[in-house]
Amino acid sequence: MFKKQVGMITVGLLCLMIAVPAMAKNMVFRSADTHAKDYPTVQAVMHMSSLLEKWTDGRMKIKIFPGRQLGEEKATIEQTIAGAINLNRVNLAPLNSFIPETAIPALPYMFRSNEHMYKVMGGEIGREILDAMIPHGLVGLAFYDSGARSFYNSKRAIKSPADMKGMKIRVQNSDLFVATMEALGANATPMEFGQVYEALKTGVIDGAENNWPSYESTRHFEVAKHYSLDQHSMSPEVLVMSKITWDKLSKEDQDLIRKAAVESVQVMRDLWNQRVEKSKKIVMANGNEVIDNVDKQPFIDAMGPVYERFANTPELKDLVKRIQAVK
Ligand code: GTR
Repeated sequence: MFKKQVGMITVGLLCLMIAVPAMAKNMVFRSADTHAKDYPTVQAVMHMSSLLEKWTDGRMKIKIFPGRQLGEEKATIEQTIAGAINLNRVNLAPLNSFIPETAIPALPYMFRSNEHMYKVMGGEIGREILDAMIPHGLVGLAFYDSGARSFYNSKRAIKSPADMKGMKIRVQNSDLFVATMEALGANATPMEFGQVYEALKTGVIDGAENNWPSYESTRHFEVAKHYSLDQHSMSPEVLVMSKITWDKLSKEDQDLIRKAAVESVQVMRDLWNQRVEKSKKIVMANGNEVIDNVDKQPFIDAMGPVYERFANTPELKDLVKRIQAVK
């Protein structure tokens, strides 16, 4: 009789523990970002944290480590997969090598416009790409803006691929970006973001490529004064959660996190648009040469081999076609 009662109490306690796995304790998610605190991506995740705090009476919040405090992007991605970092805001490019679906939106000239990109990444195709991260240990929560990436360098104005011949151009850790530079006749140098300023300054590289806010926030514009708006990639930013962290959460908490991430997207977009304008002003005031009438056609024409190499399965080819078909 006594034994039976103890047994029932034990079972009861176990059920209670299983029913309320995460609800009871406070959760502070560690979140990484390569950018400084005032950058739109960091601000958007801060907004997400305030939403979570409000909705859960402080039970869930995010502690953000901006400015590479937790390491360069590649290392933080590894730590996120391992569960040591809970949340991470990165670009799609460093995911390209191990999640093939992420290479498709990063392909050169994949999108016709911002509107095209918003529609694709905010819709069913975007959802599929976020879900494709799950088997690799990451839960994709939302895409953030990253505008268009363009070339800048310390040597000369780039107006056509011929001007890039032999130039040493820094790229992210992505085979896709290496292949893109090679297709344009440049020498690709993969390098972490935090090393680019010094490398430009000392002439280890001739140039790099990025959007307006990154060109400005990193002060690369001070050491690479020719900025050619060829807009070769619109590879978006993505906010991911470690699958290890995700699996420990209740369904209700997972839903709140998804909801907060989605709500942070519009905040990010407004901050992004403001930052683009601010960055343009700062760069122009510095007297940089901005080439905004680049004829994109020769750049587009050179991309055939890149598409062939990275859209290399029937599914990925189909993904390219479906993106192109979005009106
Ligand atoms: C920025 C992006 C960063 C990082 C960086 C880079 O535009 O926001 O996440 O990918 O580019 O070039 O390394």
